[in-house]
Amino acid sequence: MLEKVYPPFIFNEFDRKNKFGLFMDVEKVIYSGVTKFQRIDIFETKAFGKVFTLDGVPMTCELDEFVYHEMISHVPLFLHENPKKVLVIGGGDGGTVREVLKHPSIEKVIMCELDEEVVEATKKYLPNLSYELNNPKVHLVFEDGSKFIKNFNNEFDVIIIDSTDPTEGGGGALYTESFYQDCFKALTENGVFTAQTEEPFIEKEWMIRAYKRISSVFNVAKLYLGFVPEYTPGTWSWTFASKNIDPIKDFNPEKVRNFDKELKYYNEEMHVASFALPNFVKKMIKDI
Ligand code: AAT
Repeated sequence: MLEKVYPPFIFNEFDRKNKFGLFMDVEKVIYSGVTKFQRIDIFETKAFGKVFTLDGVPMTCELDEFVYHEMISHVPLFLHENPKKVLVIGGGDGGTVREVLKHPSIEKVIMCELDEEVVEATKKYLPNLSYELNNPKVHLVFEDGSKFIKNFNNEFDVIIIDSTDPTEGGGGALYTESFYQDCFKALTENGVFTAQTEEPFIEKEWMIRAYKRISSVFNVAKLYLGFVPEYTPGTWSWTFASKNIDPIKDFNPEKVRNFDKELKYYNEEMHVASFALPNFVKKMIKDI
């Protein structure tokens, strides 16, 4: 008798261009659906826990979601003296909003997500990430963030771009220089900005391009790194930017030390360490 070795199927994110990939047994499909914009899948795996993908690309998972969401949120939030009004673009799973709301000074968070069905699915099937999306301080807007941002001038203390990966050509609406200019305009004078900016090992051109565009718009732009095993090849980058706030000189570690909410990755040492770049990354962005 043949021993049943394989589970019903194996999820794979195979990068055909670079000929490598990530794969995992799908132990149970929790949800699959096709929206006006994309295909959503949420499934259970052994190593990564629940995994959420869009068009077959991992967006987040239980294993390491805290790394990405803490690093995209607390780095800018702790650099603002008194953040009250925050704009999150993308971020439909709610992980970023959950982290933002750990800061007691926050009065209002607008989350502008393209696809309402992502929020419906994550509210139902990823409650550990999405539970703050029902908080009365949170205002959900379902629109393309690159259009929505144009409505604001000198409005937000913090802007966070928690977006899907750039695609071909210019890289999608949330990676253009004119979008970053609109973010600059929508920020207050002491406002701070962070965007996810891809990775330095395989598709490094996207990271360089995003960093270059952000630094051509903002007075201060600094890349920082963290470990996210689910995002191949495992190292991830974000770019912090502002009109005048420096992420190291203006950082007050005392504020983090006195923070009374649970954080699993971010602390005052990781804040500083994540801005220390390896030589090969420094070289990549040197002439920008
Ligand atoms: N919190 C980690 C998850 C994400 S999902 C990014 C979200 O951005 C998706 O829900 C997608 O629907 C939304 N999105 C895409 N384009 C736009 C847009 N133009 N305006 C508003 N929202 C948008 C990030 C995953 C990072 C993956 C890294 N490999």
